[in-house]
Amino acid sequence: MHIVKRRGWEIAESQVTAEHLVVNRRSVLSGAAGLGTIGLGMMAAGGSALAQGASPAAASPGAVARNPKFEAGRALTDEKFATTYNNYYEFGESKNVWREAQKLKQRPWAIQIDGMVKQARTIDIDDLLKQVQVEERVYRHRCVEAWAMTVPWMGFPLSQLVALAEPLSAAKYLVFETAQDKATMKGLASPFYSWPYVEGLAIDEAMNDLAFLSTGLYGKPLQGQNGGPIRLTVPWKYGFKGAKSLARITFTDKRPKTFWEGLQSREYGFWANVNPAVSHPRWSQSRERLLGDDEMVPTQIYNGYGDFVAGLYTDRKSEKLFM
Ligand SMILES: Nc1nc2c(c(=O)[nH]1)N[C@H]1C(S)=C(S)[C@@H](COP(=O)(O)O)O[C@H]1N2
Ligand SMILES: [Mo]
Repeated sequence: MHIVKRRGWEIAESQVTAEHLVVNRRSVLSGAAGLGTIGLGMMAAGGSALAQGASPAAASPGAVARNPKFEAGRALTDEKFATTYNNYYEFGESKNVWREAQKLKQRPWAIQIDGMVKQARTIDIDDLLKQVQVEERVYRHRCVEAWAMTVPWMGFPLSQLVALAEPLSAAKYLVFETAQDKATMKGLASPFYSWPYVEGLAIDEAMNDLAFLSTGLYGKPLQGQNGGPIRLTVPWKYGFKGAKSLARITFTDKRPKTFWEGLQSREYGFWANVNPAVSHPRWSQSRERLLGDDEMVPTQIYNGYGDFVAGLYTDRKSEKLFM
């Protein structure tokens, strides 16, 4: 296919839809069909004062404080782009799934915590939120398709959940599983994919300061399209690692086969750390397109978070760390 030869920033808006063009040509078609409605969607979503960069703490008293440790280094993406241009294959293969994804019922919501833990259990999201310290962090997000955004997440460090889970010392990995709601997630009917969406982290990655469970965005509860009520956010890795709408977190001593790895292991690996020097078979990763003004900017190793995470990989040099 001719598209295969293009580099990331040359791919037309209508074609960047597919994480996996080679596997599934239908993505190209659905992406093209969706394009016409993206603009409308953005208008319907409207803007907000928070999207302009005002901190929620300033906007509404009692809101959570922004952690100053994580500097964005570039302007916040306008909220309307982050909430109307999404990847969420359970709801379809186009970027324009936000209306459908908003139908996901977020309460009641339970998260199963199991595997190699002291005591397996199911915890209600609101009970969980009472046991953690919620804060706001502005993170850069980098999709492997070479688009990027900069957004304020609300949530809590993943290490706090690990502490609550009390993993056994033999546990080496965390497995994250997305909910499967057949009533709203039309994509689950597609035979191309093996659901549920599964992602994973090594336990030392999960304990890293940057690893975050997001429950809000722009000072509001996380909407379905962004992975509400709770999603993984690991900004030094490509966006597909950030599994949405989590239903289950399992501790294990075996590295899981992730959703995209299972589909196309040549293109998507377990570690998936951002690196401008390691091209994806179909996309150069040297630059990225900022949602909003479509400005092209250079991509940074570990998405610019090397000071936090590079040490995780010094003893893993023999692994495919960047794909
Ligand atoms: N369950 C699930 N999680 C997912 C995806 C998905 O299709 N399903 N897409 C991933 C990809 S490729 C990206 S780039 C981010 C996009 O998150 P956003 O839509 O909030 O920007 O979600 C990730 N998490
Ligand atoms: Mo992505």
